[in-house]
Amino acid sequence: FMASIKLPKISELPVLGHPLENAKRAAAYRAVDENLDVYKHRVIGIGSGSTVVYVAQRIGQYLKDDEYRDYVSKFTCVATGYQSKQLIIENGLSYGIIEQYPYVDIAFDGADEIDPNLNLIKGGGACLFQEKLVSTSTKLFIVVADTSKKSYTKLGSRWTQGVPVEVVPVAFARVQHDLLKLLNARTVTLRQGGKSKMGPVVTDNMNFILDACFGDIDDPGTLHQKIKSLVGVVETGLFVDNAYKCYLGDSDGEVHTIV
Ligand code: ABF
Repeated sequence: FMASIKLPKISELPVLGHPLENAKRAAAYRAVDENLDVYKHRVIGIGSGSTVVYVAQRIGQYLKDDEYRDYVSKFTCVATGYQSKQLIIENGLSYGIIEQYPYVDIAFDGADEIDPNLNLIKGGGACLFQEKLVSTSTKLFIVVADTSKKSYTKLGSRWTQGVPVEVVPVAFARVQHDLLKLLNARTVTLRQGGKSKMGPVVTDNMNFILDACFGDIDDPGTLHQKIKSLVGVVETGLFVDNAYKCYLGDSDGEVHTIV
């Protein structure tokens, strides 16, 4: 589905201040224009992070366009957390709570690292659980990112902050131990709050995040399963065999895809 020419064309958009923002916007706009079918899709998953902001912005532009308004006004955008709920509202879209929509027609989200097989590390923003809840509830999970997220070899080679693991708070020391001793993680760190907050990060689901560094990850699927089977683990930031397509933008507005 290609946007009609009435929408501002990516090439005609004013250049944004920071080149990275042009990269993110280009990827997100192209991803929406090429995959969102305003006539067919009704329930849309919106992830978190700074790139997906432009996804919501682009969908908001469709809402303002005479040709699409009637259809887009009937969209329900499922938020993957507090940040994306605000993003949906400020772009004039209506949001639905995740509990009401076990299935979505299409979902857009960012990533921290993308390998050549479209496997992802996500969770840098501590929203990985609800992101995975949404990304696995559709056949059309579209990833949008700037080219700095692309790993040309293995996961873990560019995103060196570790695989985010959401854990039940009371079990964090046990999971930390098992990741180090059983799964040979090099380091495992309990993620601490932002500058304003002391103490561990607490997710939207009232859990903690451990960041586990394994170096280059040869088999992300197997690693995900092993981590997931540890007592106390809620979910991992390894999104394996989940993404349908990925749009990578670079700072001069060029976009390439991984399918
Ligand atoms: C979310 O946004 C997270 O899974 C990931 O950590 C983050 C990426 O943020 P950005 O798009 O700002 O790089 O998808």
